[in-house]
Amino acid sequence: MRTFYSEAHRLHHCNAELNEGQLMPCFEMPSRADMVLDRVKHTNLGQILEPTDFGFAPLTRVHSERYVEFLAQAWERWAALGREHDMLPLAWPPRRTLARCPEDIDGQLGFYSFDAGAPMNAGTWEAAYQGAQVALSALACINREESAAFALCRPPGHHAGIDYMGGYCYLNNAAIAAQAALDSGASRVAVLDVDFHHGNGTQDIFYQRPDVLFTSLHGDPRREYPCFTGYADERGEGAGLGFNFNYPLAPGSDWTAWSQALSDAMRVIAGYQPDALIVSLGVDTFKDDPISSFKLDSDDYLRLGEQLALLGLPTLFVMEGGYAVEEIGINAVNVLTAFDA
Ligand code: Q9C
Ligand code: ZN
Repeated sequence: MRTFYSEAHRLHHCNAELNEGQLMPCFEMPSRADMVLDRVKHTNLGQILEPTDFGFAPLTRVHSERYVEFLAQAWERWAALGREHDMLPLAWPPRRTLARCPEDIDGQLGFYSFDAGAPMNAGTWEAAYQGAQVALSALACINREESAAFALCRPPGHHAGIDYMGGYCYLNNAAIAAQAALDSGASRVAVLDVDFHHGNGTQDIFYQRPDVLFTSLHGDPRREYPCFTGYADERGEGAGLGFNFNYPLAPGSDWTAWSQALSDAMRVIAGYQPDALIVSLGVDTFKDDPISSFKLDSDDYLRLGEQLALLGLPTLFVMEGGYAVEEIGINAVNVLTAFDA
């Protein structure tokens, strides 16, 4: 299958993130994408292509206009205050607070985020924008001539909601692609999120809609980030009721436990009869991932690819998390090579 990739991801490189009470070097680093690209080349997965620019319009089909505008202008406003270090939010509205948008950059950083897990530098916006174009370009290639494609997006996207960033994510690449698929003629799109963390942003975006089915396998929110969503009883709302499926799993889950949830999610997806499948492909389910607690090994990703191929759907793979940098390429590309076989 074809891989879409942009060197612009490199523009996003921040110094530190807050983890377990300490500032530490960002786990989400440029070498992640380099390792995956190297593996795509090494395995001869297929052509590697630059994205086409589809502009802002597809972004604001899922994100609010004021949020996208905020992201696009944030660094300029920050730098105008003489600040040269990474941007990070500091305060969020607690319960029972009216959500009024403040005017200054510090207040707005809190307003447009849900955690301090998405630092921004001078190049973050450009990297995130090009990442979304990578997802859109990969989707467009499926529409035309191919049955599957790989969007090697960085930064990742599945924690970004309608109007907030967080968890290393700014623009929700998978959600933007899902909406673009609908806008180009699909009636129903299924998203399968296999990243270790719940795809809270994607869930948020489609929670009240029946035209995108969201399914996610992830660490149980009682103990795992993003802490507040991902429970099995979150089933969707209004017209979206019955189109959201969460599979929270215990720490230490290995292929045996994990693949049982996968089978159930795949049964739900097949029953939905979607026109396309979008896989939020995080490989932080790996046993040696530094911030996660599942126990998949590298060969298990081959089995995941084999399983997904059985659905027989046009499939877009969108890169999400995975922080065992040495193995991220092997693990991610194992899914793709086995899917293609
Ligand atoms: N001790 C993605 O995988 N920090 N984002 C968790 C755990 C944030 C993960 C801390 C993790 C964000 C796309
Ligand atoms: Zn993750």
